[in-house]
Amino acid sequence: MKKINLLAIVMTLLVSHAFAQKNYLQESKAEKAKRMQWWDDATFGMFIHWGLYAVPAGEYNGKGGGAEWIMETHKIPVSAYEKFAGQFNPQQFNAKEWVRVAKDAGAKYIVITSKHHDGFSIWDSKITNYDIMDASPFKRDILKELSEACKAAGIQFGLYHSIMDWHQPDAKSKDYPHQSTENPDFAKYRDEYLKPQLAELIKKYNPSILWFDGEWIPEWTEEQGKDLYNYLRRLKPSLIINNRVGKGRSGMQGMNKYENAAGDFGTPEQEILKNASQDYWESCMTLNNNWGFVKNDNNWKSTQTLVDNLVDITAKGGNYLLNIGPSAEGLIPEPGVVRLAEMGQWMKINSEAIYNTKGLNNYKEGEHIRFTSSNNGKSAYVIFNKVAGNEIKFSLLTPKAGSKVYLLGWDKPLAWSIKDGTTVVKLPAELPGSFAWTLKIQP
Ligand code: FHN
Repeated sequence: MKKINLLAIVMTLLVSHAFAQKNYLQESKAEKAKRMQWWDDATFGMFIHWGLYAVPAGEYNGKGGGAEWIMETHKIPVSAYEKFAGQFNPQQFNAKEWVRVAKDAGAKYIVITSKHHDGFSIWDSKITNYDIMDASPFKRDILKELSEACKAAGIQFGLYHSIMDWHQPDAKSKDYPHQSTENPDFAKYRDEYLKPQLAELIKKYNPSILWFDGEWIPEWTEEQGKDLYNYLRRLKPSLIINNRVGKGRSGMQGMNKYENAAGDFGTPEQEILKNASQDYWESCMTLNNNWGFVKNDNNWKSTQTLVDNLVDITAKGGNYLLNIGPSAEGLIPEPGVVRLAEMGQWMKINSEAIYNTKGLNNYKEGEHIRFTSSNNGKSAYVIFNKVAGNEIKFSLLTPKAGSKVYLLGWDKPLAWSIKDGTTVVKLPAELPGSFAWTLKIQP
């Protein structure tokens, strides 16, 4: 018996050592595809920017501007900004309600700011007292409540984490001199604060996604990003990490500007790729003009625009990460709730053309038709947001001879014909739902 136990212990140690040293940057395309599959199929996520900046809500000393950047925009000294922690007491925060809003909208994952650039931790961190438990009157672990609500609802839980940190003395960047401290030791911040907090987040809340940001500071390098990527994947091999873990992204266009950049997907911000891409990518966008809550920002995108964005992004092979900025009371602004509910009504009818689909190089025809395909290629979807008369015409895809053409949300097959290479489909007089409609064809 003793020999077997000894052998088992040695084998376990060897395997765990192998995992601990594995270079995940050399992962095969097939291994990456397997790990990314759920994310690729999910297509639609909800972004949440929430922290101390919800307290000033876009105004400081009577002047507007800033949202989650208010500390930098108004050059607020750390000691003054810290006072917002004592005012952050979101008694109306209800994690289950936030997750319901996300799930009812059709979102399959949530990414929330564990720590934004201001350095405030909205979880019970043992690494700092500048967190929700020690520095605020709220004293509830927001990430614990939200991660548990996500798990109960079958929604994947992700975290946005800023590399840049305007609160930690050693994190100070020469690009933000007003927060500067004498001789900051960035490596010390990285190794004794940033990485331990990330390890703590993985251990406590088991996120499926880590969404980095604030990587543009000169103190951060691609080499540190690659090292951090491996460090995190060794802690949780299935973790999905964006390309802002390193320095690969090309500005707001978000895709990698060089080969083998660290990170699993590109991150266009407030924009959609101009064309389809076979690379993994996700467009993050706001519902109004700001990421963090701004009390006077009533410039809400229409639900038509939100649905059009989701369809266009899906047809080009990407994911859509749509942001809400909850108030200091812990409430999602009502105009956002309304729009997300309307997106959910649309998804109830049309999600078959969104989830578990792949983009097509010929992803569009004109301005009002987009195409997606089921992963197995057996079905194609023609999504249109404008109808002239009671028919829809397209030529870039052709239904198989003798096959049936269906309208999602309508139970009877539709009459269709081909004239001079153009498919013409007769539509019901009353189309189901609003914003856009989907034909399901066998290509
Ligand atoms: O500076 C941040 C900004 O506050 C926000 O978090 C967006 C959304 O990801 N990213 C950065 C701006 O590019």
